[in-house]
Amino acid sequence: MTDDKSIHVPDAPFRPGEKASFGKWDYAPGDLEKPDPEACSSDDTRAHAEGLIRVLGDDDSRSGAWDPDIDDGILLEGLEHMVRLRIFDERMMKMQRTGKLSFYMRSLGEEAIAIAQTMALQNQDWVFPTYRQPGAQFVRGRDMVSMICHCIGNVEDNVKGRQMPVHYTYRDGRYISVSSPVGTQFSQAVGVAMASAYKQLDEVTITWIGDGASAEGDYHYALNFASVYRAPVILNVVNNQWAISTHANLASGSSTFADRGLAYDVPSLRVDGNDFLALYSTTQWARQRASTGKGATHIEVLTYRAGAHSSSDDPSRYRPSDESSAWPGGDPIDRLKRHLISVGSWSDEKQEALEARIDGEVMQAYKEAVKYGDLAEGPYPSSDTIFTEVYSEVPWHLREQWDEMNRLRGD
Ligand SMILES: Cc1ncc(C[n+]2csc(CCOP(=O)(O)OP(=O)(O)O)c2C)c(N)n1
Ligand SMILES: [Mg+2]
Repeated sequence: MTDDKSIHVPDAPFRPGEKASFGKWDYAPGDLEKPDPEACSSDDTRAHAEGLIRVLGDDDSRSGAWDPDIDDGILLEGLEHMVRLRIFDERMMKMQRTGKLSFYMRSLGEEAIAIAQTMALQNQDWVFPTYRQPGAQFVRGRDMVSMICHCIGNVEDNVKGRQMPVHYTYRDGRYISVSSPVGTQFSQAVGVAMASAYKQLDEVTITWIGDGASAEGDYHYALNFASVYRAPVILNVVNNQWAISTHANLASGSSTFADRGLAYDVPSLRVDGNDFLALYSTTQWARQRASTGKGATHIEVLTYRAGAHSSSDDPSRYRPSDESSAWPGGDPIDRLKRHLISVGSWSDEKQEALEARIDGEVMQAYKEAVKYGDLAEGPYPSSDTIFTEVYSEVPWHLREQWDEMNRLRGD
């Protein structure tokens, strides 16, 4: 018998044609204590990096040390934002399928993440998102018409057609431009947090990176700088099991995504990403650490990407179609809704009325947005925007290209 020296290439747990089964989670609300955020070392969070922080139990009740002290009004606001995002995503996908948008990415199953986490922050805090956190903009008050104009790339697009759809930027909400090269936002966020600390401002920065992108250097540079300079930053890794068709097993050899932060001496938590209350409370805890000079917190947000990666992806090629329904974390909207109903603050009728109202709002916003141009017919931003607003004086080599473009356009 010979030793098997061949390279180890991990595979996904289930492939098309197989039955997905994750079993039930062994983790329950109440499993984990809540350490004092201002006196907590990374070692004190070892159990939190290996377990799972939950508040909403399988019976829809809320309990445990991590139950945040917030009233149902805040939860209802969160529920509304999540419903808005889901309906917005559905409408945008329909637009993509009928040729009115070139490309789209949904947040299906991950709506709670950016919404709960941004709601747990202050308005002066900086948001460095990926394309899977558009929901933060609803929390910060962005108008849907402006979001749709961006996705179309019409004359009212605030980035003037220079970015792909869903690569939003929203200055008033301190929501920094989404970049296509995944991962870049992580180290940029730490840099901004270091600047806030240098200026002694009460500002915290939050950022997210996907499981897949966390295999890149950017993730590690960010953690290292955050650790050394105790930057007031909240570093989230959204482990939604997939990076397009690549399973999370290929992105890290560690037992959880959270525990990698411990090697950098950064307190690290692992949280149920479909549990609005747990997300809210871990983020509040991390913000308190950051704003009292205790430095960064690293959070693995455990969830499941319930939809396709993007409008260009077909997940039936690489995972079983029932995998999403087998996920033990359930659906974030359903879970919060059921909790609110169980405590008497909500009802199925109210939920239906909410969905109908938001559907109307989204439809109205869509009709308004296409007045400024649609993908098929335009009008579009001028192609001059390729050259404008980058340099105060256009360098000669770009001037030459601009002149050439004008000649081709017949200007
Ligand atoms: C640097 C870089 N490499 C590859 C890509 C292509 N790409 C876009 S999204 C993506 C998967 C990212 O997966 P993950 O980080 O898990 O985020 P998720 O989509 O699951 O939210 C890849 C490989 C890219 N945009 N940038
Ligand atoms: Mg992923």
